[in-house]
Amino acid sequence: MDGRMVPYDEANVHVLTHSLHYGLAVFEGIRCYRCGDGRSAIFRVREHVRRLYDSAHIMEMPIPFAQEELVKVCAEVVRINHLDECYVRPIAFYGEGEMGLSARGNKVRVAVACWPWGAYLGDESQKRGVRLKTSSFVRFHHNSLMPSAKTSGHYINSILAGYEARRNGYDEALLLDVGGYVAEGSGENIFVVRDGVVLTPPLCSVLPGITRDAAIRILRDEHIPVVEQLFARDSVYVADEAFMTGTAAEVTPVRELDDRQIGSGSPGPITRRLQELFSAAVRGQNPRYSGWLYYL
Ligand code: PPE
Repeated sequence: MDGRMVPYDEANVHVLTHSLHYGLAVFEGIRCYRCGDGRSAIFRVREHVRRLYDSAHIMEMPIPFAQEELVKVCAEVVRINHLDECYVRPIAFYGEGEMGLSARGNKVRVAVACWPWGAYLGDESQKRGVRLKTSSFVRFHHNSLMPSAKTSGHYINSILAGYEARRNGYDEALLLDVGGYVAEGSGENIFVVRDGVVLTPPLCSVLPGITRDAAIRILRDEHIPVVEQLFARDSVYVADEAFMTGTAAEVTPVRELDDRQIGSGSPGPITRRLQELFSAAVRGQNPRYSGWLYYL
């Protein structure tokens, strides 16, 4: 925290922490995996740290550390906690001092935490697939808030959508953009497959997911065409397969949207192949993707 290791019980902030009041903080979610050879590696940590700095730049927040320093800190936090598999959470936020929307002088504080985190959408989600519901909450327009920044306040939109979906018995929400096109899940990017072609919404109303990027790369390496284009909810209804990607969710098959079964109703061949290849990549079992791993 702010450049030094702090025990859990002392990693506290004041109630007048500016970001707590106004939601202006930027953060990341990164996974560390135990690899086949027993070592642990953080998946694409440099890309995550770069996105953190991109988010901060978009939000005009100067982070008082170098990117490479923060990369090393992520690894150090995992090491010091003796975790071989975990989730890593860097966050940059405005500390206490002045209040009010116009305050600009507050110190930018930076913390990195980690904890063990299992399957994001439930234990069976990766095997069976999840059930989605189109949300009544719309993904915010990029002239209101900027979805490419991973900003704390943005997640209010996701949280409300997630509450609604789960309260009604679904596993996750699917948010549409202001134009009514499919955008993303509350914490995942989405893909559909039809006739061997994979579609995913373009980067505009969605977070530029690092797992999304990994999935595109892996699929193209398998000579499976991936097209970034807008599509509406009915393209999901009639898809042969659908899946979501995210650091927390990894590659999670989607088996239903709005009570319509997708394809056979169980994870399809392209989804299962991607799951296998992704799982091998993050665990250092495919040399092609070794550049994605930062060994502890
Ligand atoms: N869209 C959103 C809105 C999102 O929050 C995430 C990550 C993604 C797409 C996928 O991005 P990436 O992780 O870079 O592939 N969501 C985080 C949510 C975790 C949480 O609940 O907190 C994550 O997966 O870490």
